[in-house]
Amino acid sequence: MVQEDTRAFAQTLRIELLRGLRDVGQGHLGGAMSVMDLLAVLYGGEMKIDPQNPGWDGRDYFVLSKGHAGPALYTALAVKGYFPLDWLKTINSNGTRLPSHCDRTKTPGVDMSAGSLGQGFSAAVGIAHGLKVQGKDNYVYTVVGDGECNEGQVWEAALYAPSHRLNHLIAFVDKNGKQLDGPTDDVLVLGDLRQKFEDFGWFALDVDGHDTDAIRAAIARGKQQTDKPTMIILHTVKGKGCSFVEHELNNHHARFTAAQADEAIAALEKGGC
Ligand SMILES: Cc1ncc(C[n+]2csc(CCOP(=O)(O)OP(=O)(O)O)c2C)c(N)n1
Repeated sequence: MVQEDTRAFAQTLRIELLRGLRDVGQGHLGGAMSVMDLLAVLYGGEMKIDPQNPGWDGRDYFVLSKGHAGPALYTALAVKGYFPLDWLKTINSNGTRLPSHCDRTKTPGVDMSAGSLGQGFSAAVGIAHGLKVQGKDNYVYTVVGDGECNEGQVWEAALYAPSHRLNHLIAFVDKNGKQLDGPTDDVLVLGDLRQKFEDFGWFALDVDGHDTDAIRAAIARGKQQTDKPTMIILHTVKGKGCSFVEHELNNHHARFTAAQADEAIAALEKGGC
């Protein structure tokens, strides 16, 4: 997909998520919207996938470790045809196959359950190691939140992956600067994440997380690594592109009216972001 198409795809994902949640009236929209451009790159052509056969052995794997952003992933999966778009209207409702946090036993295309922060990243590292031991060349992609980086488990996995030279692991930190209860640095100071991961033995780089070309170029550089995993620090805006979320101070979880959703959809349809 060329840059223009990927941008349009990201807008489509934002719009379809809002259409899905319009009548639900709530959700973790902040952290969902901040990873949409990344998902547009991954599901817009970067990953090897087969929506008709989610368990295909040759696929690349994706683990959304910040599992509360599940609705963003569900939107990408629905738009790609893993399941009908209408399912998005059931997000987090009784009996749904799309719970607010990712559950691999419920949703076609979800490779790993997540929600207890820190665990998904470890699982992604484990999947990448398992594939490497079997001599397979699938890539494993995973996203952790910057707030999630407060978890000790993240740093155990960060030590493990370079130790085992997991060069087919491409990870991202969604560095939107906020977590559940405020700015990340008010909770624990993270410092220079790129430097930290580099010190742990990763190939690491900083990228504008809303520039789809830059994300793709960073992934290409990661794929050139022959003996280390890649960590791409995505500089993002929490709630990006969603008018009633992006500009709110506390925007981890949003409650909203159908009229607000319609207004945000209209702005996105006009090309606003
Ligand atoms: C082990 C664990 N501790 C606490 C929580 C509660 N919790 C849910 S989301 C969240 C903040 C996550 O922030 P971040 O990773 O930056 O996500 P984003 O801002 O991108 O949505 C917290 C603390 C949790 N899900 N798991």
